[in-house]
Amino acid sequence: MTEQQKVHPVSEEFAANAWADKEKYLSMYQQSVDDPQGFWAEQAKRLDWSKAPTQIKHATFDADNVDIRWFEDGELNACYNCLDRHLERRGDQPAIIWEGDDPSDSKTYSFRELHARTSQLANALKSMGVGKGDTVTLYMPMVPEASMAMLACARIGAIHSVVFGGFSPDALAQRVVDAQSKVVITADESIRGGKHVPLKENVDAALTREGTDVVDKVLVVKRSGGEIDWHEGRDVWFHERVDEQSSDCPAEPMNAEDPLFILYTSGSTGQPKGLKHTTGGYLLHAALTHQYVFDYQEGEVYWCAADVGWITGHSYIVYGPLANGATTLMFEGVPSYPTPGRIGEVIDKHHVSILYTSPTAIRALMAHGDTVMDSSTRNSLRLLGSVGEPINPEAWEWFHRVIGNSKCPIVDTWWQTETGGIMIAPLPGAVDLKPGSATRPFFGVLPALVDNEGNILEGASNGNLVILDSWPGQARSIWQNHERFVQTYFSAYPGKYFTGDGCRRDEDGYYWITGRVDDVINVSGHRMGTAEIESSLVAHQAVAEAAVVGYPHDIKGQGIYIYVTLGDEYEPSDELKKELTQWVRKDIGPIASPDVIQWAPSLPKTRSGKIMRRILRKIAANETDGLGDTSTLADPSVVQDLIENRANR
Ligand code: 6R9
Repeated sequence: MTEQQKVHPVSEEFAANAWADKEKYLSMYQQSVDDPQGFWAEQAKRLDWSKAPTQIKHATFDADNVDIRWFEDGELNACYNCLDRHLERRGDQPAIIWEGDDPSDSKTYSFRELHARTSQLANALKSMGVGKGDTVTLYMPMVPEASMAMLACARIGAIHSVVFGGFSPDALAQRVVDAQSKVVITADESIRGGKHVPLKENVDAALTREGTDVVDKVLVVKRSGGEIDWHEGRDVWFHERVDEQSSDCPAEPMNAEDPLFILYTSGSTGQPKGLKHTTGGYLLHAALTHQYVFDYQEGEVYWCAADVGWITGHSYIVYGPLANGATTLMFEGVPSYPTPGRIGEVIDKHHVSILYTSPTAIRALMAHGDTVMDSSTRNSLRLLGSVGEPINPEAWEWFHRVIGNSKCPIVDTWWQTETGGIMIAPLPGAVDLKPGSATRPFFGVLPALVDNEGNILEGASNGNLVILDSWPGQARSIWQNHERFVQTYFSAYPGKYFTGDGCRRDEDGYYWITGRVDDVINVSGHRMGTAEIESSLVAHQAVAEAAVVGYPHDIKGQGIYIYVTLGDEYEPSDELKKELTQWVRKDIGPIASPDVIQWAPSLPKTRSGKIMRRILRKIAANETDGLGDTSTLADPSVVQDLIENRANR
């Protein structure tokens, strides 16, 4: 039997205590599809509404009128749902367990403490002129203040835009300007794997860029105590301003369709897109999936090892778990620091029941061999989860056997920044697992496969993954650019949401995501548009032309492979490679570091001048035998040169 055919059946013991067994999953799924209005009206009751919704779903994917609304006459506050409503029953229960980069550093906030501190911060934001509908940009380390800042915004109806701390000043500036944020919240430095990253210095640099004068105040958390420049009148210490506030701050009642946050993500073309998520539907989807997919049981410690700068951190470190009154662990560091066994040690230290991480992290641990987990027992673990990219069956089995002691189901969860929450994943008490498959759709999700002409494929098939109807957590638009939203997601296959992913469905109806079919690459679970990296490169004076593709990488899933054509007066050299690498890191951020640069005297193009990326991808992957049809190339000899000089051997 090949790894791909292995099945891990649901254990009866697990199913007996789970939120959903086979029967329940099937009946709830069927109801969600047959009667979405009734199903979601019922589910919405898990949230506390200041005005209960009577209008449930209103959505059309029609390309000339994409319009998505859920619970549109309902009113609620996301922060209230994550904190206030738990105070009576769970006031003293840990809400956030924070584990610092240094293993001797950890801290716990009960729901009561988190509520008080978040309310103070909300008042501090008000004192800086932030009100309902304003945007606030967060550029923060993985510290509890990051979650508080998100929740404090939600409390007063402000819209947060979290920018991952690994982005460069330019990338940050671009996002601040697009969102028009008056306030930026940051820290002096972040600390990861013992290294300090100068966040405040990056903010200072970002705020010298054009258009950033909209920023009025910068609120600075003291994390490392490292030295920073101070801009009198603009910069405000977090502890000074927040400490002096009252911890009484009423939660602003918001319409279900008021924006909760913007989150930027990369697409195949142009600038990053600010996906707009709204309050009611998003929170419901995050909470419901958190309960059912992770089978979260009262009192358990749950750990999502993502960064709050990504959608996974939004939905599954902050909103989903806290809305459910769960204890959510937040980890500042990196899995391999100070030793490769750290993940297991954190699990033992805090008695973690559920671990949600990425294939990249798993493969990096796996490279150390089975003994890497010898410093821990991980006996508290009950369930494992994976997200961000396809997980290869070998990594799945290793995760199951070594980290999970062969006793924990693994939920492989497929979803996107755009979907707000998990879309395809097994409910662990209900669905037999096949390593490498995200398995079956969540309640209310209608996946389908289409061919390139848009015809729906039936049965076992391979095609482009689309979703046929709306679900509550769906992004409503791209910030200030609805036209681009429609163009990006609803024009390729009119009437359907196009995910950008390729997918296979097997004879049992299981979904196997095969990866992006557009010009987006997924490096260590981080999404990047090849166009963004290309435009950064061509801005360098030596570069005449550049093409960027992904190639298979053992640990990262995909690596970044760059073909560069130099201007006439420049010569290839190792120094220049280093310089271009630094250039991209500085321009976009370390996550966009090129793995391989190949000098290309010219690039393969069609007669109409289009770069043939298909060919470049094959060369980068070392698959030069099956290059396919090259007859449309303007100059086929270009390809031979690239093959002979390929840099990835
Ligand atoms: C949540 C998140 C989305 C893209 C998505 C797909 C890939 C995510 C996956 C997966 C296979 C999984 N992806 N989860 N591919 N199996 N379980 O990662 O959001 O950063 O927007 O990335 O990631 O290609 O389209 P985001």
